[in-house]
Amino acid sequence: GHQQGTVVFFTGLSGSGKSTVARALAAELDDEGLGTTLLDGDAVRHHLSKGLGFDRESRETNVERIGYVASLVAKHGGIAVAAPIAPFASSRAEVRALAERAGARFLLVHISTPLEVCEARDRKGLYAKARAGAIPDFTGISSPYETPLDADVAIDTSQVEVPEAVAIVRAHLGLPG
Ligand code: GGZ
Repeated sequence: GHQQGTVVFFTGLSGSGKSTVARALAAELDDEGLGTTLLDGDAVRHHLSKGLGFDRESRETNVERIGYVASLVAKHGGIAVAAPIAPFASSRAEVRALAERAGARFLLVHISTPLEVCEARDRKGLYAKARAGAIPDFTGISSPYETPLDADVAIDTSQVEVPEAVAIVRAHLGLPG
């Protein structure tokens, strides 16, 4: 067969920096010839999960779809990098189980940047809108984020710059920096 596949699954709040770290990691790994598939949050919501909202059931469906595709990628020796908010522990556990059933290695990376920091950054103005009641079910404001108790690594991007965050994940994958 081929090399063992890997699923690197980022979870964290909106504005935590998870997409930035995930993109940088995926680009590096792909440049190194390690066939890497990025399941980018925006692209997933636009294609795979088009039409889904942000109620609990929709989020569970979204995250399970990502996990399924990631497990298919990893089943054939690839590296899948995904970065949804994935606020529910049960969905994250399901993704881990799917990956492991596919014979893949699974790494859960919690981008643990505090809510206060994400909200202060408010890069897209979504927190302000959520506080004003204009976005219902907004994670951290009016919808829960269940902090992972089973993360393989936690990285706070208010303490660690992007290149160092990438290096930390690489080290957990056993890849030289
Ligand atoms: C959270 C929302 C919401 C609500 C729109 N709650 O910072 P962003 O904009 O670019 O990333 C967020 C993204 C979250 O989608 P995910 O597919 O990652 O979520 S989940 O894993 O829970 O399914 C945010 C935007 O969508 N967004 N409405 N109500 N984030």
